[in-house]
Amino acid sequence: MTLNKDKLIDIYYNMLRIRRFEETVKKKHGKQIIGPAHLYIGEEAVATGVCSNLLREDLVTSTHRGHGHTLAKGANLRKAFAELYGKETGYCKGRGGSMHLAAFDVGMLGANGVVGGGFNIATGAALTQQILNKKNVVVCFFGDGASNRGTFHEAVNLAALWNLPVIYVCENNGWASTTNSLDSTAVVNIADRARGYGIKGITVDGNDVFAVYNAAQKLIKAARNGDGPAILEAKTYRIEGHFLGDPQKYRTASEVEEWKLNNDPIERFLKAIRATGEVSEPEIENVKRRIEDELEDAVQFAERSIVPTPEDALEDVYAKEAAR
Ligand SMILES: Cc1ncc(C[n+]2csc(CCOP(=O)(O)OP(=O)(O)O)c2C)c(N)n1
Repeated sequence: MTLNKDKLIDIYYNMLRIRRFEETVKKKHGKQIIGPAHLYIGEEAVATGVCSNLLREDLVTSTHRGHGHTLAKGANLRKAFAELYGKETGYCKGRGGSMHLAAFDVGMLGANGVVGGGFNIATGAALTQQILNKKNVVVCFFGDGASNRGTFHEAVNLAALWNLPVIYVCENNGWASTTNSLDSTAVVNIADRARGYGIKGITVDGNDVFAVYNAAQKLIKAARNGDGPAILEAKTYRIEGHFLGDPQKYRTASEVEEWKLNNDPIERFLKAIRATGEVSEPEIENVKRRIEDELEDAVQFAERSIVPTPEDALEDVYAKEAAR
């Protein structure tokens, strides 16, 4: 399937925007940004390839590694940075930080500190769409480690039984924290587990944004048309440590280097579009410049925003009773 030039530029913009956002987070972490942060560098083709097929009204649930999902769904960079800075102008008024980033205005229902915490939220959201007769689709991003939790099996079973419009997207990056997936997971392809629930399962190269885009398009279209849930597994790799500050004793530097040098999803995308000449060099440079401008503006916005007061911590804990 061929994509038109605007779509190619859009895909490049989204992947690079995530990468540059996170490189900036890495630079600021421990200074202006505090609290745990799990980077998505190396996995950008997954969120981008999937979310490029979604409408604004569609919904996604995320993981502890949520920056990529949030930005690919179209989140505002200013509000995202301000959230990580713990500022009042952030998406969650600075109360969530990296691991609880949510952007309801673009249908991002939240990152989650609980591994596997998104399965039932996504499945419930899909049930809501069905009950309300809406055409929206829900995407549930999760890791290979999370696929071994009971919540995965409970959620997929019900979604299959009720024919819900939800796509479970497994980001199989080969590691769950310090554990290699071969030491914890009984199947090589997690999408094969779809067969146990009578639904479709597809495994793709998650560092090939075209492969992710095409598979996601097929499954999302089917779910929107009432054909029910599916599992899409994207094989990818986490270039950074599990969290910022991870000593990474469980893997070799050469393993990381190999992925970085030969399988970077953004470099692979650039190589592909340069080979066909579909996007010109000035157009590529223009995307880079746009992102740098957007980043600079967002960082400045976060830096000059105010910090919530200790009393503010009690705000928004309970829903306020609507005026009668
Ligand atoms: C219920 C639960 N168990 C354990 C943890 C600790 N923990 C945080 S991230 C992680 C690994 C998750 O691996 P995976 O689902 O593959 O996602 P990845 O980090 O590779 O993106 C673990 C075990 C947790 N946060 N929640």
